[in-house]
Amino acid sequence: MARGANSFLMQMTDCIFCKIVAGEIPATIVYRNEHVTAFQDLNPKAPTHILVIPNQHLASVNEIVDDASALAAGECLRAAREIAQQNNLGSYRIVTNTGADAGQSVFHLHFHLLAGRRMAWPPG
Ligand code: DGP
Repeated sequence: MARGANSFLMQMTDCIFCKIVAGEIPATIVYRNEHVTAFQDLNPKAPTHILVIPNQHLASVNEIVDDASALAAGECLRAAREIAQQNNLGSYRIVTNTGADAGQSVFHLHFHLLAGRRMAWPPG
């Protein structure tokens, strides 16, 4: 099956973040435009923990393969920067886990925007 068709089917079925984009399950949405939705993480790992996701279903960074997906990913970073600015976040971290061994548990591309505490490096 072509990647696009697979992504479409996923969007239509069981992707929890697609359901948040569609308004089918609740989330505390903090930012939204035609490309991007951002909402509070359910299990925050920092005083500010916002997830920035493309409205288009992409499973992970591995699906940034063409102009449309690159635009969607870039718009997520632009939105993260705007959210950081609107919330006066001086320092912040943007993380995207790709694959289960890297810690990805939801297979809809998302960028964690974390701030409000001192961050350690390297991450665990
Ligand atoms: P990751 O492990 O990198 O795939 O991050 C997934 C994040 O998504 C994790 O921090 C928890 C969050 N999360 C999972 N399900 C929900 C949900 O239904 N609502 C919200 N707001 N966040 C969720």
